[in-house]
Amino acid sequence: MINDTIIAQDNDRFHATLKADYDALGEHLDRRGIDIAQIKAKVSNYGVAVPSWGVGTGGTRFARFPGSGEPRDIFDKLDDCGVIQQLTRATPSVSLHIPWDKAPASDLLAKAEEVGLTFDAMNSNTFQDQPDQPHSYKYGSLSHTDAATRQQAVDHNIECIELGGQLGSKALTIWVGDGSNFPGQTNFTRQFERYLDATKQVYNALPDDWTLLTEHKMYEPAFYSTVVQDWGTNLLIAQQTGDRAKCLVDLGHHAPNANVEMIVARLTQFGKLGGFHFNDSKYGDDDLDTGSIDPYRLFLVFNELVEAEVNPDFNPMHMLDQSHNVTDPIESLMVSAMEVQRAYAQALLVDRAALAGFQDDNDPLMATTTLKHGFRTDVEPILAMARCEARGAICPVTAYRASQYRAKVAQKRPAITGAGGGIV
Ligand SMILES: [Mn+2]
Repeated sequence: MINDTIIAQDNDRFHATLKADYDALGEHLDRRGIDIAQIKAKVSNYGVAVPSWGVGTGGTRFARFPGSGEPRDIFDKLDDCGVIQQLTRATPSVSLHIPWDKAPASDLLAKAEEVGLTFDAMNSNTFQDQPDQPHSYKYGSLSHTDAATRQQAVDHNIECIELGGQLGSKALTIWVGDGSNFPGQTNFTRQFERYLDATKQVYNALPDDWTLLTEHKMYEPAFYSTVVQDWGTNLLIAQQTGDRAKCLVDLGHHAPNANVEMIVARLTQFGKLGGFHFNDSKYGDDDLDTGSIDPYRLFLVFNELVEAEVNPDFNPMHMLDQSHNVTDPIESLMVSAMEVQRAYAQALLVDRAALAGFQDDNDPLMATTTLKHGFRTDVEPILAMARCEARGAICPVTAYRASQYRAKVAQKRPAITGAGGGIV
């Protein structure tokens, strides 16, 4: 963790200007009939989970270029996640990936408590073979033609639920790479029937207060067809499986130009939006930093989420899911968490009564201008003040660099060479 004195010293450099900017924004919002303190309170209570796999350098299918001081195991990863939370106060939980993060529950709980974190959704892995497993996932997992392979995948998911239960997690996320690379390779219907049957077995092992999240992805690693390829199939899975089965939307897992915010609205309308993986993309499932390419789309997604907040039962899980190839992963995750918070704050500023009026009056220009007014507002002083009041850093990146955390951990974490990466 980072010494609080370093954070305080860094904050001292920014505090006077932050107060001036916050007060000025407060006056501006007051003229719009918005109480800045209420927005700040909502931002303070907002959290997005960090993926344990995000704190190591990712990679592409071509290469991986490790940085110095990379985490060696889940305990190093939890240290890094603790730093992200310490500085941003926006990432109170971690999403684990099994078996990558497998460890005794008591050790994981002790470490999480030490660094001030809790555990978010568990993630299973049946898209690669583990050294000791008897059956290969080369031709699929939950949808494999072989019953013993499907059972192995089901058992692995149940193992994830059991570990998560000891950690206080309340959800399991399933993403499978199952699909095909050649027309004719699989029978679409029989393959999906096998998937549904296996997924129901996993669902039946869920504790009563858990949610099953299934994640769709259009293609990759299968390039001709994918079993859970889009939100339509994902919705069918959730409807067929049970009340506590819901859809997870990864922002990068759609066809180019897909209207993701509309998918969010549809799933929300029918109570099947379970969670998010936030990231950004330009061409495909690029796993770029959230808000780095299209912050307006992120805002439009949050506009739908804020619209749905009036329903007290609406509580989807929010996670980052990114791969960092050219930046320090801690810096990318901090900036991304703040981008998610920013989109949330901007969406809170939208005058919803006015927007509804323009919609009903068929005034498209004023409707879209009203919506964009929220997006155009610089809410940085709200985010920074919320961090500062929670003993985080006004500017997490400068505080992090001042701490020399990476150089310090590099002294005890040996350099990693080679090693496969990959985007999930
Ligand atoms: Mn994802």
